[in-house]
Amino acid sequence: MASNQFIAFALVTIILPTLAVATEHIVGDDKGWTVNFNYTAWASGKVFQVGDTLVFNYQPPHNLFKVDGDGFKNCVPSGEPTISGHDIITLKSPGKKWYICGIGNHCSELGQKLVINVVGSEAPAPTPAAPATPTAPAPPNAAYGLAASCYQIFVAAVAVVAMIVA
Ligand SMILES: *[C@@H]1O[C@H](CO)[C@@H](O)[C@H](O)[C@H]1NC(C)=O
Ligand SMILES: [Cu+2]
Repeated sequence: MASNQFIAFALVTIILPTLAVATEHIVGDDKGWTVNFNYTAWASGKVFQVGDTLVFNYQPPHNLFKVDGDGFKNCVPSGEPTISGHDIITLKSPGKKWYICGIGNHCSELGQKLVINVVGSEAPAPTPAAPATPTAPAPPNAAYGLAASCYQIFVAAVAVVAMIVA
């Protein structure tokens, strides 16, 4: 029945864009988190948005400290490092984020340091797309995104029930 197909089409066009918002960034790509790699060059041209994730892949003895701007500039670790070797970091707020390796001269001389600028997802609004292409302006912030997701899941549930009943 045509109206059911329309509902299914509407669900796909509403829900898929929401699920597709987050991007996973593999830091250093296949080189991972290591020495003698230019993370400034790696990060340039990439867009980091709230809700995206960074994945740091590395072997011991490397580790990962999230630091502030001074810690980055002077290569001074603070707080506790993550050491899993496959650290997945969700970017929760806009602004600059700084990461260094705390081992020896890895940060100070061997380039194992990363700074990124996270943008709120309202910044670069994609051009409005035709319904057939599942791209849509991202929600203005994470809280809105969550609310929107809940709303869309609710709408989907109602529509599925409607289809079963019909
Ligand atoms: C890393 O890359 C950036 C941007 O491409 C460049 O400006 C910088 O000089 C490079 N750093 C090193 C240590 O090569
Ligand atoms: Cu290191």
